[in-house]
Amino acid sequence: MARMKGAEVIARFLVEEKIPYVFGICGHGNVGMLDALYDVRDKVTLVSPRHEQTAAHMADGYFRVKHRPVATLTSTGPGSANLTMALAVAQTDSSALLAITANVPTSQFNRSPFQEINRHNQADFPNVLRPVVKHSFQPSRVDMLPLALRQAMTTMTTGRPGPVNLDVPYNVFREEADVELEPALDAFNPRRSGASPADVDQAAAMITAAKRPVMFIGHGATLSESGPELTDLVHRLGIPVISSPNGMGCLDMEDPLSLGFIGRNGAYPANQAGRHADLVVAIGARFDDRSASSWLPGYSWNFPRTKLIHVDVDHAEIGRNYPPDLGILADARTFLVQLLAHCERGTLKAGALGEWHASIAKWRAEWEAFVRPGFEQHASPIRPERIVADCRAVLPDDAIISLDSGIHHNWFMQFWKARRPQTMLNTWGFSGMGFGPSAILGAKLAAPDRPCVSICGDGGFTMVPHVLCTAVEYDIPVVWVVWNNFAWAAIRDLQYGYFDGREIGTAFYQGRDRKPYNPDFAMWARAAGVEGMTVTNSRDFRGALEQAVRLNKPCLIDVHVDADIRPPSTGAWELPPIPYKEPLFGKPYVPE
Ligand SMILES: Cc1ncc(C[n+]2csc(CCOP(=O)(O)OP(=O)(O)O)c2C)c(N)n1
Ligand SMILES: [Mg+2]
Repeated sequence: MARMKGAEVIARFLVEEKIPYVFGICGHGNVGMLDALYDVRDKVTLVSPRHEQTAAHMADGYFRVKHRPVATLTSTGPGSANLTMALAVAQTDSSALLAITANVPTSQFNRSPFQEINRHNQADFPNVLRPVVKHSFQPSRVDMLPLALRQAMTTMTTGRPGPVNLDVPYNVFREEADVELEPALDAFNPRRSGASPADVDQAAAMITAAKRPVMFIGHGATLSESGPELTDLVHRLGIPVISSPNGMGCLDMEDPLSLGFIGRNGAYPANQAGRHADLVVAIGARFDDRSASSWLPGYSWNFPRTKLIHVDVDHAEIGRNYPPDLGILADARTFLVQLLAHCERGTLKAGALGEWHASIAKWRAEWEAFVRPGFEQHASPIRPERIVADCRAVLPDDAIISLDSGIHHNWFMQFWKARRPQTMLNTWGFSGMGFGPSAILGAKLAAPDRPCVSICGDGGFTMVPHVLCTAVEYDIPVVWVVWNNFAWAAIRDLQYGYFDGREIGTAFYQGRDRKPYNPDFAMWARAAGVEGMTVTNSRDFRGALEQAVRLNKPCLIDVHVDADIRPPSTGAWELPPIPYKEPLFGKPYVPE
């Protein structure tokens, strides 16, 4: 037991749990906590971005790269409210972070002091965050902190990871008590429960019997770090793999068995394989609307005609959209290890998949012939494909890219080839703009020796332009590639596709003659102390990116991209009551 102030308890806990960063913004509510961080500043670095949303995206990005959580620190009321969207991004993509929020002093609960939210309950801020965190703890005395901290740490990293809130009334930061820290369950994801032996036997039998099997892997496969086991298994069995964006790279996407993403913005071979398969083994993947062509039969999948084995650590995901023939509550890696043991024993074998592989090779060739011309054309403004191709050509396999929400993301989902896990950061579940340009800062702190590049829309970047300041203040050498199409193009395209081009509120214009408008991004970067370049011809992009990576300084490249070239749809996305559009390439298929 030692006599400690509440803030000291929290600071020591951060040190003991090896949480090296706190991303946060000051306020009168958290100065007590900041003072304790002063004492541990050689072990816990405080980084203060200019907006709380960016702080949480940075923590989210750090976790996705390193699979170790860090914390945010925000003040009472508005500062913490600014976290909400970013926590929703983390929650819906199963990313862990400890959001320490300050609240009004316990002695003032229900008096409506400055910044208290209390219409229904005193100091009710945790209720604001309730839907976007795994749990919210509100220790109201110093002696409640050790348990809350231990439980918070364990909650966010075990099972399906997610953000956790620790809401601390500010008297608790300053008050003292005799307390002892409680160590948290050590290491990320220590509980790796497997499937029951009977379920593994059944899965092995179903896979051995399948003639057209396919695997569908998602973030769960990444989070359980199952890349090597997945690769080993599919190589032994010859099973092709479809990846959701956050599962990309678990199997090297240059591998002949990698089919890419499925759904409207997926690759044609993936949709063909999905709808023609006789067995799908989904591991740590959810069949959300975007990876299931809005569940329209025959566009991406054909359940229940196709058999489904669905493996996940979260009960809620198994059978949410497609009732599986075999539902298994298990960690991805443990399950794959269990299947590998069956391979060793000879009870799981590669089937006769020759015809299946031949079909896939044919679909792949058709798709490549269709898309190749777009990759080969140089133009000004630039064809989108060229940016994807040149990013891949310039960046090493271990480079980390982050994407934001928008049409640029659709191009990367369709054509990016992630070579390693945890190298492609996507705001998939919530699609929150501002994630990509912010999260890349956290990613770089997690992987200081690897190039970190944010590819983001002009709209998304202007939501968080202050990331430039943070990169300079803390010397974080990331690159932003601003995909400049002078529009909220993903949404503008919906107006062209579904509303006869009645464009309103979806592009950026200036003056009476409505000239396309954007700030001069490169100049804006330079004003902040960041290197800035502008690229308008595709021939110049590659060299600019090479230079930006080589500089090893914060750098922004403003890239003028053709807004009128749209990614080819290969599945469907229905937005009721708007009817869906038929795929541009390929046709739905429903077996007899
Ligand atoms: C915070 C937030 N606001 C609004 C949206 C809706 N939204 C999705 S994509 C998009 C347009 C994105 O524009 P931009 O960043 O320029 O990317 P582009 O589509 O042009 O590549 C919008 C407004 C969102 N996903 N997140
Ligand atoms: Mg745009």
